[in-house]
Amino acid sequence: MIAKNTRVVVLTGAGISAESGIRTFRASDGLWEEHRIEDVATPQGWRDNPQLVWSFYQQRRRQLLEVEPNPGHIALAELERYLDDFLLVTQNVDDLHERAGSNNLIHMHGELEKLRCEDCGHIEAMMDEEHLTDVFVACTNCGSRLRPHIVWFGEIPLQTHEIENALSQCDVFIAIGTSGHVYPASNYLHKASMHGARTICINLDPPENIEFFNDFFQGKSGELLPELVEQWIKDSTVE
Ligand code: BV8
Ligand code: ZN
Repeated sequence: MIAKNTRVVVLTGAGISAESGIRTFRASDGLWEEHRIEDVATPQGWRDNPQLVWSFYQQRRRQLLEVEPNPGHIALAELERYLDDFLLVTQNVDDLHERAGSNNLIHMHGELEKLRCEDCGHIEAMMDEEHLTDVFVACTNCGSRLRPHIVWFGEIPLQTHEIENALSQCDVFIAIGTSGHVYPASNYLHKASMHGARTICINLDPPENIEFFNDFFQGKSGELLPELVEQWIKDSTVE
């Protein structure tokens, strides 16, 4: 299924971080339950009530200091080290893939660690104690108030050209821990299969677009991924 020279693109969603203790979006205890999406994850919400949005993100930024990568994140970093051509695209805004050792990584929805200036465009990772309170943080470049470096609904995801370019050339596309609910990430499966890629889904429940996958492994990514990666590496080294 996967040899050393197989070109692989992986797309992850909130499900891969669930076993690290980070809540997913659409589970019953999902993040959005306490807040309407429009109030905390849209530019309009930020304009209408910046303090509410800032506190929502500060709470999630502080949580980053308490969580660790799980075996699913670690298995993906091992797969990357083994393969010649690997790209990890994540919808997640946590830093668990980096901390597990992933390198060729695109955060298409932004990163919790980083803050962005709406005036001068300065982007900086700011995770010291004084950057994690409910008080706004000033831009170190121009002094303006910083916003979360997060792609909200209605905003354009990051590095979409780079992602679509990789999808048009990959041999295998693997979607892990995503409900297939949010566009354009939900469309990446079709872009990959349109170019003849084999499509694999690893998920706790069947996602919305399940019928378009060639293979579906149902279960927790923290349990399935280490076994699958070990099997793929073993199978391809005996050939
Ligand atoms: C754009 C940052 C144009 C915020 C996020 C009507 C119809 C269709 C589309 C639209 C529409 N109206 C508007 C749109 C577009 C909109 C959209 O898709 N809306 C949805 C709600 C319908 N999209 C946008 O606005 C995007 N921008 O379209 O711009 C454009 C497009 C292309 C090119 C140029 C321009 C911007 C979307 C970005 C929004 N920001 N995140 C933040 O994080 O605070 S999205 C947010 O949802 C997170 O990033 C999250 O990752 C993402 C998707 O959710 P999932 O990751 O899938 O998480 P979820 O909880 O849904 O599912 C978890 C899954 O894991 C489940 O299936 C579960 O079974 C599984 N699981 C759980 N535990 C485990 C597990 N699996 C394995 N192991 C486990 N242990
Ligand atoms: Zn600035």
